[in-house]
Amino acid sequence: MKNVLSIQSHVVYGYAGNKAATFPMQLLGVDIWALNTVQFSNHTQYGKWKGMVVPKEQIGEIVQGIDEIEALSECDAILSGYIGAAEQGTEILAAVEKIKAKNPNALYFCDPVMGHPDKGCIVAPGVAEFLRDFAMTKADLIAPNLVELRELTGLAVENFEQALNAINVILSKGPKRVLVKHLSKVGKDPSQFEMLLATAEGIWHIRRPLHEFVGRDPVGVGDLTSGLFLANLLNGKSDLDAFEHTANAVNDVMSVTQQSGKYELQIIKAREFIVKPQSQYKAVKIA
Ligand code: PXL
Repeated sequence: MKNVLSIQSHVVYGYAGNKAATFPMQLLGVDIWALNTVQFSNHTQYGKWKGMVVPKEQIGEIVQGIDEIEALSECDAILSGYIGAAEQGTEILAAVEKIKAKNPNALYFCDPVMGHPDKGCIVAPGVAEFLRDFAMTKADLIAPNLVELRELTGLAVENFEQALNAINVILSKGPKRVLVKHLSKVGKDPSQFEMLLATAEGIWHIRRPLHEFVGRDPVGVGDLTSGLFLANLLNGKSDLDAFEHTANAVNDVMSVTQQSGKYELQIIKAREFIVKPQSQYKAVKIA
């Protein structure tokens, strides 16, 4: 059994952060040590929420507690996502160092969740800079969307070629794998939802249907994507199989959510498809 320390948000109502990633990863047989960066009533794209950011000290203390029962060496990966305050970043990277000292094979998967004013995803000041200046260089894997690709590289990514260029810039800074969890406007076909996976072996591109939602799109799709991709890798799948399973499982969750007429991701309802997706989209090697 593989164990992942997953440092993300907790929402009581609905799905984002750890709520979107934990159960799907458990469904794939990976155990999750969920460490919450915030405890909010709901995700921030409702525009209002209640609850609190976890004091930064708690992150270090919890990791120390696990160290004191001599369990840190059992940790196979650290997954970081939504960060509640920039100061939490230092604690997260300290946790990564501590775990890697106990288990040199442990992976750090950074999902660089950044503010997205257009979408209403709100992150605290300094978080984007922390991710760009510190987390990216320490990450073994990083999973930006289009906005995050631009922020991490400082490049104007306006088309597919520029996205490939930005990925190569990130690969030169440390991460060994880059998963572009949503290409958005720089994809090849506006009617499709497209992702890229870049490794030392090359770059794969996958497309699946873009589900249209009335009014607003579900939140947590990226968190679900990162979690599933990491769980698949820990299960020993090849990069290609992990990428395809992830795209297909997420596509099935989106179909079930859309058919249910819901805004929140229908992760529980779609549980069987997460284990065994019905969709069979294939990735294509493009470089
Ligand atoms: O999906 C990213 C995310 C995670 N956690 C919280 C969020 C969001 C996006 O809005 O609000 C709390």
